[in-house]
Amino acid sequence: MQIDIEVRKTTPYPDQKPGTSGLRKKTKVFLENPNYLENFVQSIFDCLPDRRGATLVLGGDGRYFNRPALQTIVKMAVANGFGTLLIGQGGLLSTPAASHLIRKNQALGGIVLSASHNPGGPEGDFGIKYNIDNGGPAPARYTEAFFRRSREIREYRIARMADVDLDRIGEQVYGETTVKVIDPVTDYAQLMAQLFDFDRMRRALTSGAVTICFDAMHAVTGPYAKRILEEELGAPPGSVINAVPLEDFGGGHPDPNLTYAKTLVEKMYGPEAPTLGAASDGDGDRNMILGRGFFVTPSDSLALLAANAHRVPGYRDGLRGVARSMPTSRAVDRVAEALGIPCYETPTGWKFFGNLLDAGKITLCGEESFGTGSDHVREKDGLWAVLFWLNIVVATGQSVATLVREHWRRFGRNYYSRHDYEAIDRATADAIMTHLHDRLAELPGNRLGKFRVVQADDFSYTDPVDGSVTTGQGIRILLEPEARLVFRLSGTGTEGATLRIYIERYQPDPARLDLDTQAALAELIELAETLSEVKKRTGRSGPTVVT
Ligand code: G16
Repeated sequence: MQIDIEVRKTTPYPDQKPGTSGLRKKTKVFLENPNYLENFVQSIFDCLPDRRGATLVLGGDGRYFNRPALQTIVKMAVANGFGTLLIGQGGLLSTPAASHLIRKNQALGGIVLSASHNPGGPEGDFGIKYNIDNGGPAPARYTEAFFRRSREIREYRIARMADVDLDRIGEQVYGETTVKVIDPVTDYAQLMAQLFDFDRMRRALTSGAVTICFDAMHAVTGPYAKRILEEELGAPPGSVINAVPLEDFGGGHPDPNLTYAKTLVEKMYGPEAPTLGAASDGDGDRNMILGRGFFVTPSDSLALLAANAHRVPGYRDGLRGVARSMPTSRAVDRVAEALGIPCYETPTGWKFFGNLLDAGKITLCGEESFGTGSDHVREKDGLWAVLFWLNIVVATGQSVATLVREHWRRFGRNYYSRHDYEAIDRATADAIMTHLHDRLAELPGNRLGKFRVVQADDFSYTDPVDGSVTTGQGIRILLEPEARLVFRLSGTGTEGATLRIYIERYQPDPARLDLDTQAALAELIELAETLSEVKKRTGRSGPTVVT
C-alpha cells in the first residue's frame, strides 16, 4: 500500500527538556499547545539517524491521552521510515515489558507514554520517554540532543493514514512499515518464569500456605499480575485488586506508597492480612512490599533481595555487584561488603544504572523511590520485585517481617525517611539549594548537634564505564556516628519545585532495631530543617509527604 507522507510546519517550544525520566507535563500542556507532542516525537526521531527500517517498540500505561497520542506517534513513525512497530494491545505496555521487548527484538528503541506514579486525566499529568537499544532510559547525551532539537524544530513528518486498530492482535502493513499489535504480557511472563521458581511458588499459592494481595492501582500492571499471579501461579481470583487499567486510574494516584495504596494498606494492617502485600505504579516499574502489619522500605528491600538472591533460580550463581542511587539508604552497601562484591553509588535516575548493567559490573540495583531491578531488563521492574519477594518467602518459609528483622539483626538497621516539600516556588527552592551550597565548605569537622560532619559536598558522578561526568546531583552531609542528610530537587514534578530531604541513621544495637522511624530520626530531621532553613523560607510548617 502506497502511503502519502505530509511534511507539516511547526514552531518550537522552549520547555521540552526531559527530566529524571522523560518529558513530563500537565496533560493540558500536551492538549492545548498545537503540535506539542509532534514536536517532541519528531525531535527524538531526528536524533536517530539509523531509524530507517529499524524496529520501534510503542506502548503506554493507559492513562488519558495514551491512545490518541499513540495513533499520532504511529503515523509519524511510518512517515519517518521505521520498518517495524511493535505495539502492546490496547496501547498498553508496562515500562519493564517495553524494555524487555526492545532487547528481545533488537529494536532501535521504544517510546513509552507515561507520567509514572503521577495522576492521569485532563487535570493530571502525561509524559513521554524514549528508551534506547539496550532497553534502558535514554542517557543524557540523547536527552540533551532531543532538547536541543526541540528548540529548533520547524517541521515534522506524518503519514496520511487511518488510525491503526490497537485492539486486534496481528499485523498491518503501511507503506514500508509493518505494524504489529502484540499481547503485552506474554513475553514478559515468559521472562519471569525463567528467573523464578514458578513450580514452588505455584504449590505454595494453590495450597494456601502463602497468600498474596497485589494492588495494580487501576494502572498497567493489572493484566500482568492477573496473568502471572492468578492464571500461572494459581493465586485465588481476587488476589489482584484494582486490576483493570483505567484512563484516570479510578480517580486514584497510582503511586505505591503507604498514603496512596490505601485499600492494600488497610488489608495488610487488618486481621485477614495475606502473607505478602504489594503494589505497583502507573507504568509498572515501581513496587511497594508489605508483610502482615509491616512495611518494607525500598532501601531495605534492595538490601534484602541482594542478601537472599542465592535462593532464587535466576540469581543462584551470585551477584556481580550492586548499585544504588546516592540518596538511597546505605543498607545494601553492608550486604555488598559481606558478599565481597562492589557497590556503586549513582545519581538519581534509572538511566545511570544502564552502563553498569551493560558492562556486567552489577546484577541488582535500586532506589529509595520504590524502584528495584536487575540485569534481566534495563528498567526498574515492579512485578519482578514482587515475584522476587514471593520466591524468597516461599523458599524460606518465613514471613516478610521475620525476614527483615533477621536481616537487621545480621547487618544492623539503616533508619531512613524522605521528607518532601512539594510544589514550592522554584525561586525559593533554588535559594535553599544555594544556601546549602554556600555552607558546604565550613561544615566538615564541625559539630551538628551530637554528630560530627565528616564530609559535605555536592554529589558528582564519574561513570566508570564511559567516563562521563554528571555534577550537581544533590547536597550530601555525612555524619559520625554514622548518619547522613541529603538534599536535592526532584526532576519529575510538573508543578513548581519539590525539595526532597533524605535522612538516614545507622543503628547496629540489637536492642534498638524496632523503633518508630520518625522518632529514631527526630534529631536529624530537626538538624536538616535548621540547616536548610526550609520552614522559614517556604513558610510551610512541615513536609507535604513523608515516606
Ligand atoms: C523516576 C526515575 C527514578 C527516580 C524517580 C524520582 O522514576 O526513573 O530513577 O528515582 O523518578 O526522581 P526525582 O527524585 O527526581 O523526582 P519514575 O518511576 O517516576 O519514572
